[in-house]
Amino acid sequence: MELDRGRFLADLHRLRGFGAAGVGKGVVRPAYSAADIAARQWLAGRMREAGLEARFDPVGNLFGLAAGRSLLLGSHSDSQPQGGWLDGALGVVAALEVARAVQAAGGPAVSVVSFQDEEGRFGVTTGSSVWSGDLALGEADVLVDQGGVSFAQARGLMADLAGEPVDPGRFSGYIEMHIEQGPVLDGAGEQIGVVSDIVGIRDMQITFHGQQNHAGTTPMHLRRDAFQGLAAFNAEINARLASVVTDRSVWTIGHVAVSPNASSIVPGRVEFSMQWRDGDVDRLAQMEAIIRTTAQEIASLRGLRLEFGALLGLEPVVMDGALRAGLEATAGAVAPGRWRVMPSGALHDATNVARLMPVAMLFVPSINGISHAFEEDTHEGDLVVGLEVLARAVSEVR
Ligand code: HGY
Ligand code: MN
Ligand code: MN
Repeated sequence: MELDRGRFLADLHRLRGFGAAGVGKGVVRPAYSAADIAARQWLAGRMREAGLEARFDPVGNLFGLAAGRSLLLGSHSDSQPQGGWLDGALGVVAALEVARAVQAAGGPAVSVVSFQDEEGRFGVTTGSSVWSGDLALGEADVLVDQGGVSFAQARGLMADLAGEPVDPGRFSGYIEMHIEQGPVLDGAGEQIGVVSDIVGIRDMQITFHGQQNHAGTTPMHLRRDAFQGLAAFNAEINARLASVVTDRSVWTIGHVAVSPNASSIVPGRVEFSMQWRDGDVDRLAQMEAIIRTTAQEIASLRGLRLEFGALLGLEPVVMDGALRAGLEATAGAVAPGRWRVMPSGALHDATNVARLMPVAMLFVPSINGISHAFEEDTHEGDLVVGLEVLARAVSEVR
């Protein structure tokens, strides 16, 4: 099969044009934004040009369907509120290039997908969670983003594009190519990571309610300051988690909303996201227990009322042995001595698709290990090597 490397790289740059922002090659293309919907319509056109049937499902997942039974390749094309040009986009555009090349070569059949809201504006990998049956549409519809917009309202913006759901039974397996988003391959000077497993995740909103009051007249010992509750929680949680975590466990307070967020008001309410990830379900549960207990102790010590939001999560997933072996064989042929088997600390749509069919993943390096930031990038040569491994693996595992 003949890959067109120039066409592949040009399409990646064109996709970045939808929502291009910030320094370097940054992108702002959150799920269901105008830039995201325009990018999906452009991708649908590219799919049609490749001889695929372009179909949006009811939540805005975009499929480029080959006739008959096929292998599914892809990722997502929405971005974080501040993201890079390759997170998700690489897997979608690489899939498109492989689909074009196999069409010209007369097979094997390859379909393409760009899942919607992988980056979790509304939940965690929302589009593929719904497609895989893990999240009912009715449950998804009532999820709200940080601005109070519901998933039902957001997907309504794509209602005129939406077609029938896509039957997963038409696909024999799923391969997702992605940037590593971490420092391992770049640090080792390697070009390909074949993924062994994807970590599990838990995500929960926590709120401390205190007493909003005057910042000049309220004595320190009488304050019930919600922000001080968060500060104490954050100072305490690292030490407490140390008893159960490993060097692969991670936890993040990434979103904080202080209310009313004014210099002269003792904060009455702080709402924050608490997210933690690990490859072991028992450890995820131990971390949850410590997080809940720590928050409870701090709330009662400081006279705050505590509220836990719904616990969202995905379980750790192991990649399919046969598909993974195909990727290992091609990685060894295309990048001899410059590839490794490694776990994924980032989440991917592959976690959800694994409920439906065999899945595997491959990584290319991220320069300086940076992602979920405008500075995210990968050397062109590594992008092309990844494309070659993906294309050869498709022939290998057919
Ligand atoms: O957060 C993640 O791991 C993914 O990029 N959504
Ligand atoms: Mn991604
Ligand atoms: Mn991401």
